[in-house]
Amino acid sequence: MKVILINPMAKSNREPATFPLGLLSIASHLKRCGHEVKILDRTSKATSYKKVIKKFAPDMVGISFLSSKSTKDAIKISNYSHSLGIPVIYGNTLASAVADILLLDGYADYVALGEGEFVFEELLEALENKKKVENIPGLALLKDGKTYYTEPRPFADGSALPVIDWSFVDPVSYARPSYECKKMVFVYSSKGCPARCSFCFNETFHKRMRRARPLEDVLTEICDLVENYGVDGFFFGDELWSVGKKELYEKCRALKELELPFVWGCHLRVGLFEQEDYEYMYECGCRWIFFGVETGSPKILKQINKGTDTDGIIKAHREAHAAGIALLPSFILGFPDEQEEDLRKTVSLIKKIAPYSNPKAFYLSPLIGTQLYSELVEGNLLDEIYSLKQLDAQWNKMGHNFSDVPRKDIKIIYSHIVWWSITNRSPVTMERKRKKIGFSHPANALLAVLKSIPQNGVRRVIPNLLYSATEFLKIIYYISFFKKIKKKYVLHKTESADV
Ligand code: B12
Repeated sequence: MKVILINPMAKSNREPATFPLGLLSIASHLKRCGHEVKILDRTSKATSYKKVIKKFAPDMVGISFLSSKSTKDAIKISNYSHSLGIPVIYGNTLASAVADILLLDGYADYVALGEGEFVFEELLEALENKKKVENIPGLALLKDGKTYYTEPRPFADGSALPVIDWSFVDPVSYARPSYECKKMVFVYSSKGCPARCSFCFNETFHKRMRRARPLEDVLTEICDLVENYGVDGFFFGDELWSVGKKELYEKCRALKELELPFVWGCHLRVGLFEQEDYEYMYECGCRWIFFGVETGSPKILKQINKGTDTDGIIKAHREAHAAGIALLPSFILGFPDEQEEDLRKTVSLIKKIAPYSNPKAFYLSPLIGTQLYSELVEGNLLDEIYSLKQLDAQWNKMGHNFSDVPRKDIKIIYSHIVWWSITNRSPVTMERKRKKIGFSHPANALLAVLKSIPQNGVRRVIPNLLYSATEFLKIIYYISFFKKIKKKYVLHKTESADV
Protein backbone atom coordinates (compact mmCIF):
# COMPACT_ATOMS: atom_id res chain seq x y z
CA MET A 1 0.00 0.00 0.00
CA LYS A 2 1.04 3.61 -0.36
CA VAL A 3 1.63 5.60 2.81
CA ILE A 4 2.68 9.16 3.46
CA LEU A 5 4.06 10.10 6.89
CA ILE A 6 3.84 13.76 7.78
CA ASN A 7 5.50 15.90 10.41
CA PRO A 8 3.26 18.96 10.78
CA MET A 9 4.80 22.39 10.99
CA ALA A 10 5.03 24.12 14.35
CA LYS A 11 2.69 27.06 14.66
CA SER A 12 5.26 29.79 14.85
CA ASN A 13 7.56 28.43 12.16
CA ARG A 14 10.32 29.33 14.54
CA GLU A 15 11.28 25.78 15.41
CA PRO A 16 14.33 24.16 13.92
CA ALA A 17 13.73 21.06 11.78
CA THR A 18 12.84 18.17 14.03
CA PHE A 19 14.95 15.06 13.24
CA PRO A 20 11.98 12.81 12.49
CA LEU A 21 13.41 9.63 14.01
CA GLY A 22 9.97 8.19 14.79
CA LEU A 23 8.71 8.66 11.24
CA LEU A 24 11.98 7.36 9.81
CA SER A 25 11.73 4.24 11.92
CA ILE A 26 8.13 3.59 10.82
CA ALA A 27 9.01 4.31 7.17
CA SER A 28 12.03 1.97 7.31
CA HIS A 29 9.86 -0.77 8.81
CA LEU A 30 6.97 -0.37 6.35
CA LYS A 31 9.44 -0.33 3.45
CA ARG A 32 10.88 -3.67 4.51
CA CYS A 33 7.29 -4.98 4.70
CA GLY A 34 6.89 -4.07 1.03
CA HIS A 35 4.90 -0.83 1.27
CA GLU A 36 5.63 2.31 -0.69
CA VAL A 37 6.38 5.08 1.79
CA LYS A 38 7.10 8.79 1.63
CA ILE A 39 7.99 11.24 4.42
CA LEU A 40 6.91 14.86 4.27
CA ASP A 41 8.59 16.85 7.01
CA ARG A 42 7.03 20.29 7.15
CA THR A 43 9.30 21.28 10.02
CA SER A 44 12.21 20.96 7.62
CA LYS A 45 10.72 22.57 4.52
CA ALA A 46 7.35 24.23 4.05
CA THR A 47 6.43 22.09 1.01
CA SER A 48 2.72 22.18 0.12
CA TYR A 49 1.10 19.13 1.70
CA LYS A 50 -1.81 19.43 -0.73
CA LYS A 51 0.39 19.05 -3.81
CA VAL A 52 2.38 16.17 -2.31
CA ILE A 53 -0.68 14.22 -1.09
CA LYS A 54 -2.55 14.73 -4.34
CA LYS A 55 0.40 13.63 -6.48
CA PHE A 56 1.36 10.64 -4.32
CA ALA A 57 -2.25 9.53 -3.81
CA PRO A 58 -1.60 7.48 -0.64
CA ASP A 59 -3.91 4.84 0.83
CA MET A 60 -3.20 6.21 4.31
CA VAL A 61 -1.86 9.44 5.80
CA GLY A 62 0.14 9.20 9.04
CA ILE A 63 0.55 12.33 11.17
CA SER A 64 3.13 12.71 13.91
CA PHE A 65 1.69 14.70 16.80
CA LEU A 66 4.42 15.57 19.29
CA SER A 67 3.47 18.95 20.61
CA SER A 68 0.52 21.32 20.72
CA LYS A 69 2.63 23.75 18.70
CA SER A 70 1.71 21.82 15.54
CA THR A 71 -2.03 21.51 16.21
CA LYS A 72 -3.20 23.90 13.50
CA ASP A 73 -1.11 22.35 10.75
CA ALA A 74 -2.09 18.82 11.81
CA ILE A 75 -5.79 19.74 11.62
CA LYS A 76 -5.38 21.22 8.13
CA ILE A 77 -3.62 18.08 6.89
CA SER A 78 -6.31 15.83 8.42
CA ASN A 79 -9.12 17.83 6.87
CA TYR A 80 -7.50 17.86 3.46
CA SER A 81 -6.80 14.11 3.53
CA HIS A 82 -10.36 13.41 4.59
CA SER A 83 -11.68 15.63 1.78
CA LEU A 84 -9.92 13.24 -0.61
CA GLY A 85 -11.35 10.22 1.22
CA ILE A 86 -7.95 9.13 2.60
CA PRO A 87 -7.94 7.69 6.14
CA VAL A 88 -5.66 9.32 8.72
CA ILE A 89 -3.70 7.74 11.55
CA TYR A 90 -2.09 9.82 14.28
CA GLY A 91 0.86 8.81 16.46
CA ASN A 92 3.58 10.11 18.84
CA THR A 93 3.49 11.11 22.50
CA LEU A 94 0.85 13.82 22.33
CA ALA A 95 -1.42 11.80 20.02
CA SER A 96 -1.36 8.91 22.53
CA ALA A 97 -2.38 11.31 25.30
CA VAL A 98 -5.26 12.94 23.37
CA ALA A 99 -6.48 9.98 21.28
CA ASP A 100 -10.03 10.54 22.46
CA ILE A 101 -10.17 14.11 21.19
CA LEU A 102 -8.52 13.28 17.86
CA LEU A 103 -11.09 10.56 17.19
CA LEU A 104 -14.25 12.15 18.57
CA ASP A 105 -13.60 15.47 16.83
CA GLY A 106 -13.05 13.66 13.54
CA TYR A 107 -9.38 14.47 12.89
CA ALA A 108 -8.18 10.88 13.11
CA ASP A 109 -9.58 7.55 11.97
CA TYR A 110 -6.99 5.70 14.03
CA VAL A 111 -4.52 6.61 16.75
CA ALA A 112 -1.44 4.48 17.43
CA LEU A 113 -0.90 4.29 21.18
CA GLY A 114 2.85 4.13 21.81
CA GLU A 115 5.30 2.76 19.25
CA GLY A 116 4.05 2.93 15.69
CA GLU A 117 6.04 0.45 13.59
CA PHE A 118 4.08 -2.77 14.15
CA VAL A 119 0.65 -1.32 14.77
CA PHE A 120 0.94 0.48 11.42
CA GLU A 121 2.08 -2.68 9.64
CA GLU A 122 -0.83 -4.69 11.08
CA LEU A 123 -3.35 -1.98 10.29
CA LEU A 124 -2.29 -1.83 6.63
CA GLU A 125 -2.39 -5.59 6.44
CA ALA A 126 -5.89 -5.71 7.94
CA LEU A 127 -7.22 -2.97 5.66
CA GLU A 128 -5.67 -4.58 2.59
CA ASN A 129 -7.20 -7.95 3.43
CA LYS A 130 -10.48 -6.55 4.78
CA LYS A 131 -9.83 -8.00 8.22
CA LYS A 132 -11.11 -6.65 11.57
CA VAL A 133 -8.97 -3.84 12.95
CA GLU A 134 -10.40 -4.15 16.47
CA ASN A 135 -8.06 -7.08 17.09
CA ILE A 136 -4.90 -5.08 16.51
CA PRO A 137 -3.27 -4.25 19.87
CA GLY A 138 -2.18 -0.68 20.60
CA LEU A 139 -4.82 1.13 18.58
CA ALA A 140 -7.63 3.56 19.33
CA LEU A 141 -10.52 3.98 16.88
CA LEU A 142 -14.16 4.97 16.78
CA LYS A 143 -16.82 2.32 17.32
CA ASP A 144 -20.51 3.25 17.51
CA GLY A 145 -19.55 6.88 17.95
CA LYS A 146 -17.36 6.14 20.97
CA THR A 147 -13.60 5.73 21.38
CA TYR A 148 -12.61 2.09 21.37
CA TYR A 149 -9.23 1.11 22.76
CA THR A 150 -7.88 -2.23 21.61
CA GLU A 151 -5.68 -4.32 23.92
CA PRO A 152 -2.45 -2.63 25.00
CA ARG A 153 0.51 -3.55 22.78
CA PRO A 154 3.60 -4.93 24.50
CA PHE A 155 6.75 -2.91 23.76
CA ALA A 156 8.67 -4.13 20.73
CA ASP A 157 11.92 -5.92 21.32
CA GLY A 158 14.77 -3.58 20.34
CA SER A 159 16.08 -6.16 17.87
CA ALA A 160 12.74 -6.19 16.00
CA LEU A 161 12.99 -2.47 15.27
CA PRO A 162 14.46 -1.53 11.90
CA VAL A 163 17.83 0.01 11.14
CA ILE A 164 16.90 3.57 10.16
CA ASP A 165 17.06 4.23 6.46
CA TRP A 166 17.98 7.93 6.29
CA SER A 167 17.44 8.09 2.52
CA PHE A 168 13.76 8.97 3.13
CA VAL A 169 14.96 12.49 3.96
CA ASP A 170 18.08 14.56 3.39
CA PRO A 171 20.02 14.13 6.66
CA VAL A 172 22.35 17.00 5.82
CA SER A 173 19.44 19.45 5.77
CA TYR A 174 18.84 18.62 9.46
CA ALA A 175 22.49 18.73 10.51
CA ARG A 176 23.53 21.58 12.80
CA PRO A 177 26.70 22.67 14.57
CA SER A 178 27.39 21.53 18.10
CA TYR A 179 30.41 21.04 20.32
CA GLU A 180 33.46 20.28 18.15
CA CYS A 181 31.34 19.36 15.17
CA LYS A 182 29.68 21.15 12.32
CA LYS A 183 27.14 18.60 11.09
CA MET A 184 25.43 17.04 14.08
CA VAL A 185 22.45 14.70 13.67
CA PHE A 186 20.20 12.99 16.28
CA VAL A 187 20.20 9.19 16.59
CA TYR A 188 18.87 6.95 19.35
CA SER A 189 20.05 3.76 21.00
CA SER A 190 17.30 3.09 23.56
CA LYS A 191 13.77 4.04 24.54
CA GLY A 192 12.28 4.79 27.94
CA CYS A 193 13.80 5.58 31.33
CA PRO A 194 13.41 3.89 34.73
CA ALA A 195 13.13 7.22 36.60
CA ARG A 196 9.82 8.64 37.88
CA CYS A 197 10.11 12.40 37.32
CA SER A 198 6.57 13.73 37.70
CA PHE A 199 6.81 16.25 34.84
CA CYS A 200 8.01 13.70 32.27
CA PHE A 201 5.90 11.79 29.75
CA ASN A 202 8.00 8.68 30.32
CA GLU A 203 5.87 7.11 33.03
CA THR A 204 2.69 7.11 30.92
CA PHE A 205 4.25 6.54 27.51
CA HIS A 206 7.07 4.10 28.30
CA LYS A 207 5.75 2.78 31.64
CA ARG A 208 9.31 3.40 32.90
CA MET A 209 10.49 0.44 30.80
CA ARG A 210 13.88 1.07 29.22
CA ARG A 211 14.57 -0.91 26.05
CA ALA A 212 17.96 -0.86 24.36
CA ARG A 213 18.38 -1.30 20.63
CA PRO A 214 21.06 -3.70 19.36
CA LEU A 215 24.32 -1.78 19.28
CA GLU A 216 25.14 -3.09 15.78
CA ASP A 217 22.00 -1.41 14.40
CA VAL A 218 22.96 1.93 15.92
CA LEU A 219 26.54 1.59 14.65
CA THR A 220 25.24 0.79 11.15
CA GLU A 221 23.22 4.03 11.18
CA ILE A 222 26.23 6.01 12.42
CA CYS A 223 28.51 4.57 9.70
CA ASP A 224 25.88 5.35 7.05
CA LEU A 225 25.58 8.96 8.22
CA VAL A 226 29.35 9.54 8.50
CA GLU A 227 30.38 7.78 5.31
CA ASN A 228 27.53 8.74 3.00
CA TYR A 229 26.50 12.15 4.31
CA GLY A 230 29.63 13.56 5.98
CA VAL A 231 27.97 13.82 9.41
CA ASP A 232 30.63 14.57 12.08
CA GLY A 233 28.55 14.69 15.27
CA PHE A 234 25.74 12.73 16.89
CA PHE A 235 23.38 13.50 19.68
CA PHE A 236 21.81 10.43 21.26
CA GLY A 237 18.18 11.42 21.90
CA ASP A 238 17.75 8.51 24.36
CA GLU A 239 16.14 9.74 27.54
CA LEU A 240 18.93 8.04 29.48
CA TRP A 241 21.91 6.99 27.38
CA SER A 242 23.25 4.46 29.90
CA VAL A 243 21.79 2.99 33.06
CA GLY A 244 25.07 1.62 34.37
CA LYS A 245 28.79 1.21 33.83
CA LYS A 246 28.58 -2.02 31.84
CA GLU A 247 26.37 -0.45 29.21
CA LEU A 248 28.37 2.78 29.22
CA TYR A 249 31.70 1.06 28.62
CA GLU A 250 30.30 -1.28 25.98
CA LYS A 251 28.82 1.59 23.99
CA CYS A 252 31.83 3.87 24.37
CA ARG A 253 34.22 1.12 23.27
CA ALA A 254 32.09 0.30 20.23
CA LEU A 255 31.92 3.96 19.18
CA LYS A 256 35.68 4.31 19.54
CA GLU A 257 36.37 1.13 17.61
CA LEU A 258 34.55 2.51 14.58
CA GLU A 259 37.58 4.80 14.15
CA LEU A 260 35.48 7.32 12.29
CA PRO A 261 35.78 11.12 12.50
CA PHE A 262 32.85 12.08 14.73
CA VAL A 263 32.10 13.28 18.25
CA TRP A 264 28.91 12.82 20.23
CA GLY A 265 26.73 13.92 23.12
CA CYS A 266 23.97 12.36 25.22
CA HIS A 267 21.53 12.68 28.15
CA LEU A 268 22.70 11.18 31.45
CA ARG A 269 21.53 11.20 35.05
CA VAL A 270 23.77 12.51 37.81
CA GLY A 271 24.84 9.99 40.43
CA LEU A 272 25.47 7.07 38.07
CA PHE A 273 29.06 7.68 36.97
CA GLU A 274 32.41 8.93 38.21
CA GLN A 275 35.36 10.88 36.88
CA GLU A 276 37.15 7.87 35.39
CA ASP A 277 33.95 6.98 33.50
CA TYR A 278 33.64 10.50 32.13
CA GLU A 279 37.31 10.36 31.14
CA TYR A 280 36.67 7.19 29.18
CA MET A 281 33.63 8.81 27.56
CA TYR A 282 35.81 11.72 26.47
CA GLU A 283 38.44 9.35 25.10
CA CYS A 284 35.69 7.69 23.05
CA GLY A 285 34.43 10.95 21.54
CA CYS A 286 31.88 12.30 24.03
CA ARG A 287 32.04 16.09 24.00
CA TRP A 288 28.81 17.18 25.66
CA ILE A 289 26.28 15.86 28.18
CA PHE A 290 22.83 17.10 29.13
CA PHE A 291 21.96 16.59 32.79
CA GLY A 292 18.34 17.21 33.80
CA VAL A 293 19.06 19.04 37.06
CA GLU A 294 15.68 20.87 37.23
CA THR A 295 16.10 22.67 40.56
CA GLY A 296 18.52 23.38 43.38
CA SER A 297 15.87 22.95 46.04
CA PRO A 298 15.94 19.59 47.88
CA LYS A 299 12.22 20.09 48.63
CA ILE A 300 11.30 20.41 44.95
CA LEU A 301 13.68 17.60 43.93
CA LYS A 302 11.74 15.36 46.29
CA GLN A 303 8.36 16.66 45.22
CA ILE A 304 9.03 15.91 41.54
CA ASN A 305 10.45 12.43 42.33
CA LYS A 306 13.77 13.34 40.77
CA GLY A 307 15.77 10.93 42.91
CA THR A 308 18.91 13.12 42.94
CA ASP A 309 20.54 15.48 45.42
CA THR A 310 22.50 18.70 45.11
CA ASP A 311 25.81 17.16 46.25
CA GLY A 312 25.50 14.53 43.51
CA ILE A 313 24.67 17.24 40.98
CA ILE A 314 27.76 19.29 41.87
CA LYS A 315 30.00 16.20 41.92
CA ALA A 316 28.86 15.02 38.49
CA HIS A 317 29.44 18.46 36.97
CA ARG A 318 32.87 18.86 38.54
CA GLU A 319 34.02 15.41 37.45
CA ALA A 320 32.65 15.39 33.92
CA HIS A 321 34.06 18.88 33.39
CA ALA A 322 37.47 17.77 34.64
CA ALA A 323 37.30 15.07 31.98
CA GLY A 324 36.95 17.81 29.32
CA ILE A 325 33.25 17.32 28.56
CA ALA A 326 30.99 20.36 28.06
CA LEU A 327 27.92 20.22 30.31
CA LEU A 328 24.42 21.48 29.70
CA PRO A 329 22.45 21.24 32.94
CA SER A 330 18.80 22.10 32.41
CA PHE A 331 16.61 23.83 34.97
CA ILE A 332 12.83 24.21 35.18
CA LEU A 333 11.27 27.27 36.79
CA GLY A 334 7.74 27.65 38.10
CA PHE A 335 6.99 24.37 39.92
CA PRO A 336 3.91 24.25 42.17
CA ASP A 337 4.79 25.17 45.77
CA GLU A 338 8.09 26.67 44.67
CA GLN A 339 8.89 29.54 46.97
CA GLU A 340 11.44 32.32 47.13
CA GLU A 341 13.70 30.15 49.24
CA ASP A 342 13.59 27.31 46.67
CA LEU A 343 14.45 29.63 43.81
CA ARG A 344 17.32 31.13 45.81
CA LYS A 345 18.65 27.58 46.18
CA THR A 346 18.35 27.04 42.43
CA VAL A 347 20.26 30.25 41.73
CA SER A 348 22.89 29.28 44.26
CA LEU A 349 23.30 25.82 42.70
CA ILE A 350 23.62 27.32 39.24
CA LYS A 351 26.36 29.60 40.47
CA LYS A 352 28.15 26.64 41.98
CA ILE A 353 28.14 24.63 38.78
CA ALA A 354 28.50 27.62 36.43
CA PRO A 355 32.30 27.28 36.25
CA TYR A 356 31.74 23.81 34.91
CA SER A 357 28.74 24.23 32.70
CA ASN A 358 26.43 26.10 30.38
CA PRO A 359 23.04 26.10 32.18
CA LYS A 360 19.74 26.08 30.29
CA ALA A 361 16.44 27.31 31.75
CA PHE A 362 12.86 26.40 30.84
CA TYR A 363 9.50 27.55 32.14
CA LEU A 364 7.42 24.66 33.45
CA SER A 365 5.11 23.16 30.80
CA PRO A 366 2.74 20.61 32.29
CA LEU A 367 2.60 18.05 29.49
CA ILE A 368 -0.75 16.38 29.05
CA GLY A 369 -0.59 12.78 30.23
CA THR A 370 2.01 13.40 32.94
CA GLN A 371 1.56 12.96 36.68
CA LEU A 372 2.17 16.69 37.12
CA TYR A 373 -0.61 17.55 34.64
CA SER A 374 -3.10 15.34 36.54
CA GLU A 375 -2.10 16.87 39.87
CA LEU A 376 -2.58 20.41 38.52
CA VAL A 377 -5.95 19.54 36.98
CA GLU A 378 -7.09 17.89 40.20
CA GLY A 379 -5.97 20.92 42.17
CA ASN A 380 -7.93 23.22 39.82
CA LEU A 381 -4.72 24.95 38.82
CA LEU A 382 -5.03 23.94 35.17
CA ASP A 383 -7.98 23.36 32.85
CA GLU A 384 -8.40 19.83 31.61
CA ILE A 385 -7.91 19.59 27.84
CA TYR A 386 -11.10 18.62 26.03
CA SER A 387 -10.52 19.97 22.48
CA LEU A 388 -7.69 20.60 20.06
CA LYS A 389 -8.63 24.27 19.92
CA GLN A 390 -8.10 24.48 23.66
CA LEU A 391 -4.87 22.49 23.36
CA ASP A 392 -3.62 24.98 20.78
CA ALA A 393 -4.58 27.87 23.02
CA GLN A 394 -2.87 26.21 25.96
CA TRP A 395 0.43 26.34 24.08
CA ASN A 396 0.32 30.14 24.34
CA LYS A 397 0.02 29.72 28.07
CA MET A 398 2.85 27.16 28.20
CA GLY A 399 5.34 28.29 30.73
CA HIS A 400 2.60 29.05 33.22
CA ASN A 401 3.97 29.99 36.56
CA PHE A 402 2.66 27.55 39.16
CA SER A 403 5.07 28.68 41.85
CA ASP A 404 4.28 30.86 44.85
CA VAL A 405 6.39 33.76 43.56
CA PRO A 406 5.28 36.43 41.06
CA ARG A 407 5.67 35.71 37.34
CA LYS A 408 8.03 38.67 37.01
CA ASP A 409 10.48 37.10 39.48
CA ILE A 410 10.53 33.91 37.40
CA LYS A 411 11.19 35.90 34.22
CA ILE A 412 14.06 37.75 35.86
CA ILE A 413 15.65 34.53 37.09
CA TYR A 414 15.12 32.91 33.68
CA SER A 415 16.75 35.88 31.93
CA HIS A 416 19.79 35.71 34.18
CA ILE A 417 20.27 32.01 33.48
CA VAL A 418 20.06 32.66 29.73
CA TRP A 419 22.53 35.50 30.07
CA TRP A 420 24.99 33.40 32.10
CA SER A 421 24.68 30.70 29.49
CA ILE A 422 25.51 33.13 26.67
CA THR A 423 28.42 34.74 28.49
CA ASN A 424 29.69 31.51 30.00
CA ARG A 425 33.41 31.45 30.71
CA SER A 426 33.97 27.86 31.76
CA PRO A 427 37.45 26.54 30.94
CA VAL A 428 36.03 24.01 28.46
CA THR A 429 34.15 26.77 26.65
CA MET A 430 37.19 29.03 26.62
CA GLU A 431 39.40 26.26 25.30
CA ARG A 432 36.95 25.67 22.46
CA LYS A 433 36.86 29.38 21.67
CA ARG A 434 40.65 29.45 21.58
CA LYS A 435 40.71 26.56 19.17
CA LYS A 436 37.82 28.14 17.21
CA ILE A 437 35.89 24.88 17.32
CA GLY A 438 32.18 24.95 16.44
CA PHE A 439 29.81 24.83 19.41
CA SER A 440 26.30 26.03 20.17
CA HIS A 441 26.75 29.72 20.64
CA PRO A 442 24.38 32.54 19.62
CA ALA A 443 26.71 33.45 16.73
CA ASN A 444 26.48 29.89 15.42
CA ALA A 445 22.72 29.87 15.90
CA LEU A 446 22.44 33.10 13.91
CA LEU A 447 24.67 31.70 11.18
CA ALA A 448 22.52 28.56 11.01
CA VAL A 449 19.37 30.69 10.57
CA LEU A 450 20.99 32.71 7.79
CA LYS A 451 22.23 29.56 6.09
CA SER A 452 18.69 28.17 6.17
CA ILE A 453 17.38 31.02 3.97
CA PRO A 454 17.72 29.10 0.69
CA GLN A 455 15.77 26.19 2.18
CA ASN A 456 13.16 27.97 4.28
CA GLY A 457 12.82 31.19 2.32
CA VAL A 458 13.10 34.75 3.60
CA ARG A 459 9.41 34.81 4.58
CA ARG A 460 10.02 32.13 7.15
CA VAL A 461 13.41 33.32 8.35
CA ILE A 462 12.70 37.03 8.91
CA PRO A 463 9.92 36.47 11.50
CA ASN A 464 12.26 34.06 13.30
CA LEU A 465 15.02 36.62 13.43
CA LEU A 466 12.60 39.29 14.66
CA TYR A 467 11.29 36.93 17.32
CA SER A 468 14.83 36.10 18.50
CA ALA A 469 15.77 39.78 18.57
CA THR A 470 12.68 40.57 20.69
CA GLU A 471 13.46 37.72 23.07
CA PHE A 472 17.02 38.95 23.37
CA LEU A 473 15.89 42.49 24.18
CA LYS A 474 13.52 41.12 26.83
CA ILE A 475 16.46 39.32 28.44
CA ILE A 476 18.53 42.48 28.47
CA TYR A 477 15.59 44.34 30.03
CA TYR A 478 15.06 41.78 32.79
CA ILE A 479 18.74 41.54 33.70
CA SER A 480 19.31 45.30 33.64
CA PHE A 481 16.64 46.58 36.01
CA PHE A 482 14.68 45.27 39.05
CA LYS A 483 17.44 45.75 41.63
CA LYS A 484 15.27 44.63 44.55
CA ILE A 485 14.20 41.38 42.93
CA LYS A 486 17.75 40.64 41.85
CA LYS A 487 18.91 41.13 45.41
CA LYS A 488 16.16 38.86 46.71
CA TYR A 489 17.49 35.91 44.69
CA VAL A 490 21.17 36.94 44.95
CA LEU A 491 21.25 37.38 41.18
CA HIS A 492 23.24 40.57 41.43
CA LYS A 493 26.42 38.78 42.50
CA THR A 494 27.90 37.03 39.53
CA GLU A 495 30.94 35.47 41.18
CA SER A 496 30.47 31.76 41.75
CA ALA A 497 30.45 30.26 45.18
CA ASP A 498 33.17 27.88 46.29
CA VAL A 499 32.50 24.24 45.68
C1 B12 B 1 14.61 14.26 19.23
C2 B12 B 1 13.64 15.01 20.09
C3 B12 B 1 13.20 16.24 19.67
C4 B12 B 1 13.63 16.80 18.35
C5 B12 B 1 12.77 16.19 17.25
C6 B12 B 1 11.37 15.80 17.69
C7 B12 B 1 10.69 14.69 16.92
N1 B12 B 1 10.29 14.90 15.72
O1 B12 B 1 10.53 13.61 17.44
C8 B12 B 1 13.48 18.32 18.62
C9 B12 B 1 14.79 18.79 19.23
C10 B12 B 1 13.16 19.20 17.47
C11 B12 B 1 12.40 18.29 19.70
C12 B12 B 1 11.55 19.35 19.93
C13 B12 B 1 10.56 19.32 20.91
N2 B12 B 1 10.38 18.35 21.81
CO1 B12 B 1 11.36 16.78 21.84
N3 B12 B 1 12.34 15.12 22.06
C14 B12 B 1 13.17 14.49 21.30
C15 B12 B 1 13.63 13.21 21.99
C16 B12 B 1 14.96 13.54 22.69
C17 B12 B 1 13.79 11.99 21.12
C18 B12 B 1 12.56 11.62 20.27
C19 B12 B 1 12.93 10.50 19.37
O2 B12 B 1 13.44 10.71 18.29
N4 B12 B 1 12.71 9.26 19.82
C20 B12 B 1 12.98 8.06 19.04
C21 B12 B 1 11.77 7.71 18.14
C22 B12 B 1 12.00 6.41 17.42
O3 B12 B 1 10.64 7.57 18.98
P1 B12 B 1 9.36 8.53 18.88
O4 B12 B 1 9.73 9.84 18.32
O5 B12 B 1 8.66 8.49 20.17
O6 B12 B 1 8.46 7.79 17.79
C23 B12 B 1 7.76 6.59 18.04
C24 B12 B 1 6.35 6.79 18.62
O7 B12 B 1 6.16 8.03 19.26
C25 B12 B 1 5.42 6.59 17.46
N5 B12 B 1 5.17 7.69 16.53
C26 B12 B 1 5.78 8.87 16.38
N6 B12 B 1 5.27 9.55 15.36
C27 B12 B 1 4.28 8.79 14.82
C28 B12 B 1 3.43 9.03 13.74
C29 B12 B 1 2.50 8.03 13.41
C30 B12 B 1 1.61 8.27 12.25
C31 B12 B 1 2.42 6.83 14.16
C32 B12 B 1 1.45 5.81 13.82
C33 B12 B 1 3.25 6.62 15.25
C34 B12 B 1 4.20 7.59 15.56
O8 B12 B 1 6.13 5.60 16.72
C35 B12 B 1 7.52 5.96 16.70
C36 B12 B 1 8.36 4.76 16.45
O9 B12 B 1 8.25 3.83 17.50
C37 B12 B 1 12.46 12.99 23.00
C38 B12 B 1 12.85 12.25 24.24
C39 B12 B 1 12.80 10.78 23.96
N7 B12 B 1 13.88 10.13 24.19
O10 B12 B 1 11.80 10.26 23.47
C40 B12 B 1 11.98 14.43 23.25
C41 B12 B 1 10.50 14.64 23.46
C42 B12 B 1 9.74 13.82 22.46
N8 B12 B 1 10.32 16.05 23.15
C43 B12 B 1 9.43 16.62 23.90
C44 B12 B 1 9.03 17.97 23.80
C45 B12 B 1 8.12 18.51 24.87
C46 B12 B 1 9.47 18.76 22.75
C47 B12 B 1 9.09 20.21 22.51
C48 B12 B 1 7.61 20.52 22.65
C49 B12 B 1 9.96 21.05 23.44
C50 B12 B 1 9.61 22.53 23.49
N9 B12 B 1 9.10 22.95 24.63
O11 B12 B 1 9.80 23.22 22.53
C51 B12 B 1 9.57 20.43 21.06
C52 B12 B 1 8.41 20.25 20.04
C53 B12 B 1 8.88 20.53 18.63
C54 B12 B 1 7.73 20.59 17.66
N10 B12 B 1 7.97 21.19 16.53
O12 B12 B 1 6.64 20.14 17.87
C55 B12 B 1 8.85 15.68 24.91
C56 B12 B 1 7.46 15.23 24.50
C57 B12 B 1 6.60 15.00 25.70
C58 B12 B 1 5.15 14.84 25.41
N11 B12 B 1 4.63 15.33 24.32
O13 B12 B 1 4.50 14.26 26.20
C59 B12 B 1 9.94 14.54 24.92
C60 B12 B 1 9.40 13.17 25.21
C61 B12 B 1 11.01 14.94 25.94
C62 B12 B 1 10.52 14.90 27.38
N12 B12 B 1 10.95 13.93 28.15
O14 B12 B 1 9.80 15.74 27.81
N13 B12 B 1 12.38 17.10 20.32
